[in-house]
Amino acid sequence: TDLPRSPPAAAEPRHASPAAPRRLREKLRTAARMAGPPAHTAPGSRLQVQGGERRAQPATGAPPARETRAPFRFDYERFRRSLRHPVRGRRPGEDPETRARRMKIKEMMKFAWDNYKQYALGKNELRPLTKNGHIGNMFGGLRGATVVDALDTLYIMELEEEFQEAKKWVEKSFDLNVNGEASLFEVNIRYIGGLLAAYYLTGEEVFKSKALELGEKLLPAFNTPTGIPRGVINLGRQDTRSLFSPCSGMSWSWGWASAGSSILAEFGTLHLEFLHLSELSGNPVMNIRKVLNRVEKPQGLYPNFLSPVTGNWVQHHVSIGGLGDSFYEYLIKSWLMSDKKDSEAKKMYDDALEAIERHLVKKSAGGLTYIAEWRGGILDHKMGHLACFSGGMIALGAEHAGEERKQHYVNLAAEITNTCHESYARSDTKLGPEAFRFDAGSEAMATRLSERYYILRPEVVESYMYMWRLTHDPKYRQWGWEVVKALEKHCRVEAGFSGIRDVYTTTPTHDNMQQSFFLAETLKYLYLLFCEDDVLSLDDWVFNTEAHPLPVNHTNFKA
Ligand code: DMJ
Repeated sequence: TDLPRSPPAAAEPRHASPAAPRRLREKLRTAARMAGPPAHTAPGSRLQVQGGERRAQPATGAPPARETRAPFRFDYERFRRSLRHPVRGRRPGEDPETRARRMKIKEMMKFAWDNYKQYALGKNELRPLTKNGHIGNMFGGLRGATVVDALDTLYIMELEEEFQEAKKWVEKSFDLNVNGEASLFEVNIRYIGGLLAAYYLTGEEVFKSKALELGEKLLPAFNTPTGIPRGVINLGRQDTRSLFSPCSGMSWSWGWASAGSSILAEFGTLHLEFLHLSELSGNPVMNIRKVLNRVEKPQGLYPNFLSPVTGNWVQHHVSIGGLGDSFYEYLIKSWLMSDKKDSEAKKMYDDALEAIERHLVKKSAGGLTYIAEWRGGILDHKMGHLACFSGGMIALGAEHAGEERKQHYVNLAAEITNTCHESYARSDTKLGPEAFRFDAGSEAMATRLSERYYILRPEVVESYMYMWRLTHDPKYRQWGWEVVKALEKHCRVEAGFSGIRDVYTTTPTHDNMQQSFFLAETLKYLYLLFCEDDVLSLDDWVFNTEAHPLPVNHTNFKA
């Protein structure tokens, strides 16, 4: 059933924010000192990120920071007043079919949540066939990835009871005192992003304090000669290092990444969340983007692997899909989140997109536009499902491209989104494969057995949502509805939703995983596709790469 409509933003619950924890303030201040003199001094002013030119040193041995400012307090009330639209929209008259479709997606979310809660609460993800939980090895001992990823979707869908269940789990059971190897990227986009979004949407203090506490545990990953973090970090307490946990706070590169390199899409996908940690704690963080801006780029392209020691590229593999994807996304979103003030990010985005278009964008014999991958100058005519976010990204940037370029980018975004839709339409299940190719006579289809699976990924419906908001062409809602029907038919099982192993058979086997991003992203973007534009308006919010909404800085949060 549909819940009562939300009141306008001004009437929604507000909660005062006490001062940020002193320990984090001091640590972030130390990090800021390492990066150079702060660009701000006024208490409570918008924090500026610092240049990453200086060599970052381990914090140990640094003189204690002197408290010279008044205790920082983030003003949540003032932030809420700065929003231009109520977060859950005003819902003017809409047609019954749109509403019914939205309600169907809400029912799917409730089903996904209820089954996770019943069989896997406290584990990271649900195994819907075996009806148990999955922990995985990406989150360094943290639990409840689905809870944290689902919070804002439950809230936006007005699943109030379920939101309270999730909140209660965070309050009572979400333990940050863990010791294990975590992906810095995954913890950042899912946990930090999810907690920040839940805080900004509701003002509930618990989400902010957990985000700040967890953010602090990630800081040691930035202690490299360039400030570019490594991919894996141990989340154990640093003060227990010698006793129980020899690796606590240490970081290292993925074993599979060439020559100890860091991954573009990983270190390039921290900026939005860390700016907000900075905003909420009152302290600046280091801006690793400066290193990337300075280093020479082959043909203007950004390779996927960079040494955190030398700041040089390690290998010339360029991809707008896996390993590269969200780096580009965070450039345009950094600019939008800064209320269009971060012109460095915008220029880097514009230049990167131009190079991508010049070198990677191709048209197939059948007239489909796609983005190939690049290996030292040789093109691989393959597009991953992950790369399908780019239709939405280019749509988002198109509006701000200047009159003469705008239509060009709207067309490019529409063509790429159409190609990704074709990868779905050409399968038997009407769901798309993990990767599809444009070679050996193939068009928008997987040609390898290992690329035929679908794991409930969001990128294609993400692009439908942005294209809908940009153009209001009804075909995007139609395409989104086709995905809903296919998910119901092929991925819904008795106890949740599962990925499938082969999109080219109408009787696919299931992979027994309900990914947390299905609740964070896939269902959220589908729901928003059938909402009015003022629900999580793009005037007020940018979505992190896990679809967690973070607010645009309209006011510099000044009184
Ligand atoms: C999500 O965790 C994020 O969207 C990330 O950027 C890429 N992979 C998954 C979804 O496919």
